[in-house]
Amino acid sequence: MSTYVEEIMAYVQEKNPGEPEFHQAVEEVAQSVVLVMDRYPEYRAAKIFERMIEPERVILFRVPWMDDHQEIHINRGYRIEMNSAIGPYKGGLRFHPSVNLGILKFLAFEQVYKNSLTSLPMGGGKGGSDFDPKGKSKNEVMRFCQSFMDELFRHIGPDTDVPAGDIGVGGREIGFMFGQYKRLRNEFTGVLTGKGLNWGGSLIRPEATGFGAVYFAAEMLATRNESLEGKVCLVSGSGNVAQFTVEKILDLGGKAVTLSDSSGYIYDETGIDRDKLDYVKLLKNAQRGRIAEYADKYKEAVYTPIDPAMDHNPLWNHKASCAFPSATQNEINARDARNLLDNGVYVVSEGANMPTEKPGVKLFLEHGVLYGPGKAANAGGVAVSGLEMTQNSMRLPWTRDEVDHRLQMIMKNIHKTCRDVAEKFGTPGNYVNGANIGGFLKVADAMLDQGLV
Ligand code: NDP
Ligand code: 2IT
Repeated sequence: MSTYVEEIMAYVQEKNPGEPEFHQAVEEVAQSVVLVMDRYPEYRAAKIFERMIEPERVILFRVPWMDDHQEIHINRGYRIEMNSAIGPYKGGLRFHPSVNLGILKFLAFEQVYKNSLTSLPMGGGKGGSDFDPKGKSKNEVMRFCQSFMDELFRHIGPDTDVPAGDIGVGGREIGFMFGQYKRLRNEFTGVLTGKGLNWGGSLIRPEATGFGAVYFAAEMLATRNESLEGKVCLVSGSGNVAQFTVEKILDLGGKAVTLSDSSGYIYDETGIDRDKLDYVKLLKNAQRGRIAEYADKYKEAVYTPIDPAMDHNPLWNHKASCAFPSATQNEINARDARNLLDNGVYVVSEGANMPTEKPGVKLFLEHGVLYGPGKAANAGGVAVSGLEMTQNSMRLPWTRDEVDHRLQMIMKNIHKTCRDVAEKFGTPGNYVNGANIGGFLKVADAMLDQGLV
């Protein structure tokens, strides 16, 4: 590790104890950005990176709510406003019991570079709560969302900070939060993205992250004159990103054979076809069921429970060409990465944020895997959020084809930026350096222009 990265990491660890995911995200970017510092010392002199790793603002608040049995619960709410150099803070809200300050800081930090890569004017932020929507009634979720917005509303706005969905936050939750924001402010604005279609949402926003991750994989394959046609794909997760990843894999002639949730995964050697995917959407989005039920319905599929204490995730141990991790952070460790390589996987496009642990990334890079890191490969979601903001400002919606076309162009551009930048900094084909440096430069230049803020 270079002295610069060592110094940065010592500082980050001392200043942010007990936040391993944040350290991990910072170290990965620092290792790329050091290549820039060596060539352009002005960034170092202005302590641009040191400023980037300190959030502009952290908001932490109490979220009290009452369940259906009149019992009171208290959760913790957060919004990390990381960087506003190139636009209003923008990024999702995550509702999951594992949520803590360090996880949201890693996500907000990644978001800054990702949003910059989209070429749209969006800064970076992230928020959420340790609230667990699983097993809660619709009314309980609504009361929680209203209480969450009772505090968050004073910190956000269409030109200030524009939240959206992430794990545990989809169209339903965005609706409840939007309703409460509108009531508190008496304003109908594009303060959240991922809204319903008839109240300001954009076509293709639900599809965008998954579609984008597959478009990115297709771009990477095209560099070797290949396509997704006939390729077997491993997909993890079964939520928003995973569902539309499978849909686009089908559109492009590939075959997805796995899906998972936090309890286990299904392996369907015959492929998840459109009827089965429709069933998964119904099961997960309406019935809020478990992926195990897929194997009850389709006997050709095998369900395997996943024990988080295991030293590997068996989902990554099947013959395939492509992998689309689309569940959560650190879901691919070194052993999983090794299993993927041994099973013939040579394309990894990350729908999730930071799903691969550091030694796994190292293995992918050493073995010449076409490896698209999350901040590039899953940027389609926030990109279409940006397009939703544009449509809200114009008060004019675009057609499905228009938005999808723009999404494809944005993913193509991100891919090109990653390749060009990686090449320019002496690491051709390294999409990690390409994404980190490509995202960094635009934000860093804006920060230089705006003085010491
Ligand atoms: P959803 O809540 O719709 O789905 C999440 C899926 O991942 C579920 O199947 C869930 O299973 C599983 N999962 C969540 N946490 C864990 C865990 N700790 N261990 C194992 N499985 C887990 O979320 P999304 O699909 O929106 O998000 C998935 C990933 O994509 C996240 O990393 C998110 O940050 C990232 N992302 C999302 C974007 C978006 O637009 N939504 C944009 C860019 C990235 P279970 O139901 O059992 O919890
Ligand atoms: O991680 C992400 O990029 C998201 N959860 C989407 C953020 C957004 O503002 O659409």
